[in-house]
Amino acid sequence: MSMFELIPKLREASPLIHNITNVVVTNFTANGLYALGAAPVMAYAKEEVADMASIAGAVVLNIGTLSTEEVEAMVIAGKAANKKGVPVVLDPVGAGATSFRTESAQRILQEVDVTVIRGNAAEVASVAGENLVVKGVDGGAVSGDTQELAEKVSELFDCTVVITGEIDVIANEQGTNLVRNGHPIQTKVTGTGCLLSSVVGAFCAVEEDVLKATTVAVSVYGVAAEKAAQKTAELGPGSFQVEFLNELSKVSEADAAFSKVERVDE
Ligand code: ATP
Ligand code: TZP
Ligand code: MG
Ligand code: MG
Repeated sequence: MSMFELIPKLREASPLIHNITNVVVTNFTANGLYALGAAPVMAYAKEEVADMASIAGAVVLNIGTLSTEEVEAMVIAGKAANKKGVPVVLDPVGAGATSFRTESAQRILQEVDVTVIRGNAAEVASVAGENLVVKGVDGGAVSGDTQELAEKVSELFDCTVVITGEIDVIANEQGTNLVRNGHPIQTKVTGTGCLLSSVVGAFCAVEEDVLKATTVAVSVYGVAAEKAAQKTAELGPGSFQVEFLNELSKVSEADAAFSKVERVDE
């Protein structure tokens, strides 16, 4: 039995994923979660986010088009999730680009017990701020530095950290995994990172081992992207985006054959 056994488990449970996300990727995120077999909901009002988070399988907080009100709603949702033991994923979109983004991500991390941080290397380094000295940040190919960054940020915030790029790094106190799935065309379609953060939430909703849930999420997602890229090689990013949703709906346990996961901490 491979780790991809979590795919039928997810489809069977069809967990409700409460997303507070950005206006760019809202529709793509909902469709991607549906395609995979989860049940998405977007709910933003301060008056309702605690109720919604409490009944969700996971809560995903994405600061892509944040406002002060929305960040407050994220904190309320995150705290409600914490009370019920519901996993919380933070996607610190654009952290480091403006101080409002960096400070908002840091505020969420201070007030909410975040289960997984998922971002690119620059975003993850920014949320750690001055608390962290790393030798450098390379969002392209995984360097020793990116692995070190993931491990240090995981320790700093006592959570699981996923840094994506050509090679994805997943680190928590249990260990560190590298995932070599995915395709460069993913960088040409907006929302591929944001949807991944929500997919991470969906797998965390059905698997308590966060390192396993997160690693499977990243690998399954990358395998679906590879298949979609192959099918639309002559076409382009528009066709890739549509085919990627199709492949997320078709990905199965048998696709474990295409999974490229390496454990690097032992
Ligand atoms: P960024 O803003 O830096 O693009 P993001 O939030 O969009 O960040 P990515 O790092 O692009 O997130 O990751 C989204 C998905 O795309 C992940 O599944 C990752 O593995 C994949 N990916 C990104 N770059 C590449 C690449 N060069 N080759 C293969 N897969 C990639
Ligand atoms: N601007 C603000 S949020 C956003 C853009 C373009 C979407 C970012 O999506 P992703 O998944 O990080 O590429
Ligand atoms: Mg990207
Ligand atoms: Mg992103």
